[in-house]
Amino acid sequence: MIQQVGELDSMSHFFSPKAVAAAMGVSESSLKRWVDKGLIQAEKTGGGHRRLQLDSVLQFAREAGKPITRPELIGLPEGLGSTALFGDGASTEFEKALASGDEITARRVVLDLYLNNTSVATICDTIITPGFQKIGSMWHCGSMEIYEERRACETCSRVIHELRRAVGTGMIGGPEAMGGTLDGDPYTLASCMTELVLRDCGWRANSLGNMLPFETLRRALERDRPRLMWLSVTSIRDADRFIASFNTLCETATSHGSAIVVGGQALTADIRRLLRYTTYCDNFQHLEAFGKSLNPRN
Ligand code: B12
Repeated sequence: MIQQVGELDSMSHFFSPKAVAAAMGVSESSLKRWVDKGLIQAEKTGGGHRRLQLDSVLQFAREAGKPITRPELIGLPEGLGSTALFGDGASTEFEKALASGDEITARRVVLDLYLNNTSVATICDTIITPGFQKIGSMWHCGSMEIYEERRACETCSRVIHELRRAVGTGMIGGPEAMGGTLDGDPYTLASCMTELVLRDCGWRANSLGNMLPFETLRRALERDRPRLMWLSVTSIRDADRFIASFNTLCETATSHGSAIVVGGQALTADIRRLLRYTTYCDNFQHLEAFGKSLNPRN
């Protein structure tokens, strides 16, 4: 499918058919045929040359099972394809990379899984979250320094950024979602992952960041009217105030037709009993199922 410049997000990354063909180890004419069949999205430059979107190329490679043999030609890390994808290989490698701040390995493991057609939700639940559980317990029992834990968070943020480049900005015309963490909650990773999981299911999802006052989220619902707002809750300062403000926010969402989706370690069964929301998810695979059910075009 060939689109005009301007319809595509300016943050997407574009490559020539020649570079993509070389990266995939196929002829340029095969590649152009796939573009003409609409299997890979492209735009045309003023001079009439095709430019291919990285996320669309990777989506095609994922679904068609085509390996990227020269990843460096399209700005991806070298060494892709060398992760042991079965058994505990990938999670052990990722966990060690997080603990030592080895960003190159962490990126490679996650991108290999993604290109092997593992959903973003599954990568987050089975590789990234367990990696942080391990980091948390090492920190708790004193076998990890604070700087090492913070380095793991920074490393992971950069890996998520890389994955975002691969996933793209979501389906054109897909439903809108936004969300983040609430006032007093400094945790960033789960909300960034929520954004990616929803984008992977075709949603136009945007993370609003962390420490958001309830009042500003209420305004976001009124002004932007997203189909879905997510809230990731890892830390609650004052439970009574939290519950009251949360339920007011949910009333606003209901009156504007927005779903409220929540998850996070602080939402214990006792707290959840007192909250109103559309759905609670224990993990990202639950979110993926919910997100797909509300976006059946996927
Ligand atoms: C990284 C981290 C931090 C970082 C966060 C930095 C950042 N940029 O995000 C910082 C340094 C801020 C931090 C601070 C603290 N931390 Co801390 N932290 C962690 C750690 C290691 C990882 C958390 C994380 O992001 N995990 C990755 C996410 C994806 O996993 P998750 O939250 O479990 O999410 C899963 C589900 O809950 C769900 N989910 C979550 N959100 C959402 C949202 C939606 C919409 C959906 C669908 C699903 C979903 O999906 C995931 C499943 O795959 C955990 C260890 C652990 N076991 O979690 C400790 C941990 C949470 N921290 C802990 C503590 C004690 C603290 C501090 C009090 C330390 C201190 N003395 O200062 C402070 C408190 C800060 C505060 N104001 O609340 C304890 C909490 C114990 C408790 N239950 O009370 C833990 C468990 C460590 C431990 N073993 O003791 N921490």
